[in-house]
Amino acid sequence: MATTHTHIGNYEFKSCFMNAAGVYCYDRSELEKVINSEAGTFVTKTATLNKREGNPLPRYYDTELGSINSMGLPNLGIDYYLEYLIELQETMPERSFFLSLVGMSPEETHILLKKVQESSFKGPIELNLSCPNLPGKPQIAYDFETTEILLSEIFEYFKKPLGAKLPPYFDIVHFDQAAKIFNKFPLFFVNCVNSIGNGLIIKDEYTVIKPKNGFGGIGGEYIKPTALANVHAFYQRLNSSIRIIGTGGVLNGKDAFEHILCGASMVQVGTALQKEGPEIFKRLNEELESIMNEKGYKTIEDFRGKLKMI
Ligand code: ERO
Repeated sequence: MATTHTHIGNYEFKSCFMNAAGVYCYDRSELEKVINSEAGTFVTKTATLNKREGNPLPRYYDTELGSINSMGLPNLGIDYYLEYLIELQETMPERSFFLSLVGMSPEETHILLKKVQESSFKGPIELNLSCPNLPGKPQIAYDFETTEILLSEIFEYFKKPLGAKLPPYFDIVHFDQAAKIFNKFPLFFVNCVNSIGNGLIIKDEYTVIKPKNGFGGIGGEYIKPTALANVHAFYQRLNSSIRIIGTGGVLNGKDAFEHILCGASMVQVGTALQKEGPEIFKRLNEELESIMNEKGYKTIEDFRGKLKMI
């Protein structure tokens, strides 16, 4: 019988599925629902130093093929998530959970990471280099110079397992340039991809979300081909010690199978989780296991990264 069990470094997960940051992860009550589902782990909402209300409502909208959001980083502040994660380390020592964070400036990012470094938190950390929805602030990882400077400053003091959440790239030269930078650092993983930034969805002549004149991050079915291309491009280019989390357009077991074929060790679910709720993880595990059983694969390592070229 196939299993969707996976690992990233020494962290073991009973399933390769988890939420994508931003969905079912704002507070303890949402995170508990993911813990009690068939997901392998969770990641928190990206935390900033202080609590944030985020952008004006409406700021999230579902469509037939996906979603658009311009949440604007609403979160309860780093101390809230760190405290909960440290509590879970005591109550569920056999499990590991991810903390997502980013500062509103490089200085704030350093304050956050130093806080994490000095804390007793032992889990993996996802640095969000790709928020598309902060008015006036570009997505960090689209600026290669800033990204390289930030990572070199961080790794001077940060010794815990740190990964980066990346925006989608759309050009082969950008895959090459980004991978060259990430390979210079002891990154624990990269997560491909965040939402496709600054899309526009229209209904009855109106924008569907209020912030930024209707512009927002696109998720769901629309983005699977872009997500798969990013997972595979980085799988081919990154040092093998840098694991890949695949995110984007995962609605069923086949979508997850494809992410893993492209090189993902773990698969995150955003829009489909928002639409269906945490019960989705049971269905996703069953669908992926059934594909693996049909093909004779016992573990995800049997086919991870083994995309065939015609
Ligand atoms: O607006 C947000 O809070 C947000 N939405 C996304 O699609 N991706 C993000 O990374 C993000 C905020 C960090």
